[in-house]
Amino acid sequence: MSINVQKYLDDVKKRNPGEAEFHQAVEEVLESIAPVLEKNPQYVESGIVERLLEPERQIMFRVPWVDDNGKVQVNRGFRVQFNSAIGPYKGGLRFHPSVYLGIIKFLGFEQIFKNSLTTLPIGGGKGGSDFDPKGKSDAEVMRFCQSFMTELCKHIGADTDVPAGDIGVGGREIGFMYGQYRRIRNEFTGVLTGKGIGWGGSLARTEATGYGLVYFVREMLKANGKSFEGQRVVISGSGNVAIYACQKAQSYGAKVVAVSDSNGYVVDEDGIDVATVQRLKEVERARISEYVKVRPNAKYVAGGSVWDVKCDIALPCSTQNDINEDTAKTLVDNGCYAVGEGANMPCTNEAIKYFLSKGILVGPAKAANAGGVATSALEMSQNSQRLEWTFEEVDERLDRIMTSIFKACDDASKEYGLNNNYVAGANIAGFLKVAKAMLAQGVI
Ligand code: NDP
Ligand code: 2IT
Repeated sequence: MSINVQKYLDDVKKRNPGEAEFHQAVEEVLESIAPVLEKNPQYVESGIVERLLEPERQIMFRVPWVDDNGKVQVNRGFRVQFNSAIGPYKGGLRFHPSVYLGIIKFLGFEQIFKNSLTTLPIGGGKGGSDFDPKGKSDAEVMRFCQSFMTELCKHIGADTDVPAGDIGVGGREIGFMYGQYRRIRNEFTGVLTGKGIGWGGSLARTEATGYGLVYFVREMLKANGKSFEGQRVVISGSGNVAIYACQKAQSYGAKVVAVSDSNGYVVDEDGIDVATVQRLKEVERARISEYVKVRPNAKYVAGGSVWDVKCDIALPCSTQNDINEDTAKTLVDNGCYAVGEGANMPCTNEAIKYFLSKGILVGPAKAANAGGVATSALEMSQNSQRLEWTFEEVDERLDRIMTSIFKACDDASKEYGLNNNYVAGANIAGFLKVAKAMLAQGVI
């Protein structure tokens, strides 16, 4: 059977106009799974692909709130419940001015395959708002979160759909949203993950995405006769994922020389001081430019690209399409040989193709950043059991999960004769579990 990938893609573009990021995410997956569809015509005959490409449910709503000046503000809220074939919808909430339906759909689509790879029973979903928490007071953020949850709470539940954090949504926002959910629904259940310690949160969830990324890359390097020891690492972003990726990479003997935010980047040849970044970002909500005030040997570059800094290993941990083909060329020319995607879709499809054509090791987002959502699923397990596991217990499980995700990507890439193409391997392994479940459950 020959698979017409272009036909599927043309249909997606026609049915979802103007959603460039969603089209991009779909194109990458379709290209990878074409050989699987050729080998398994039952998936094509039962419309698995068409059904996967159409979210089960898309919710958009008004979020009105009152700012500190008494002025009414209106934002738009989203929750896309993409696929629940293997478990309740699970995925983060993003608060960023760039959020629109196309961003939430690309993230929700990716989440289906990522969650499948975790080995845990979670379906794919994503949500968020075009609200910008930057520059808002805590009281404004609270009023926004309460208004957002007043509507969202009608559509979620511990066995239905369990949101969590993403860009612009951390412990503070989860706290405000959880409080409002509990108040309206009059129940204390694990409806959100990333909760605080002492009220249902899991130890190691804060660290999980960054640590998990480094565990995955460690396995990828090991399989190719390499390790983090003594390597120069550059990380984009300086938020949740970037901070804990930096900490774990350093613990393996790497030297992280640069991190960034949306205003610029810092280069510290003595190695990034994680405690300073944590204080600036987690406590003071300051700009990364402040870093050089405490570390005078470091250099701040306003604007520009952190990828101009020479490195062996690149860990993009900020946002989508951070690395395009030109950036990829710069990285390769500067000697970079491995990329671990901490962010969702941080490399364009052209950048990925360029890296693979040059034999660069690429740890794809769906696999490499799955440690966050995997640990969220561990938080759900603890909530259901009404038990709390130790940090070490959660971290050990996370390490085992990331190791098994790497193996799944490696095995799938080998099975299809695509050695070392972990991008295709992740898509194939993630797809197969969901496709089998959908086939077994009939046309729904
Ligand atoms: P945070 O909000 O904690 O940090 C985001 C970081 O990325 C900040 O440094 C931010 O800079 C930077 N950034 C965001 N948008 C842009 C932009 N448009 N241009 C340049 N820099 C930008 O988010 P997280 O660390 O949680 O998320 C980072 C990435 O990891 C995202 O792609 C997210 O989807 C992904 N991810 C997160 C998981 C999690 O558990 N948190 C799990 C899996 C993936 P500034 O402050 O200046 O905006
Ligand atoms: O992209 C992601 O996997 C996340 N933002 C984490 C989702 C979650 O449910 O923990």
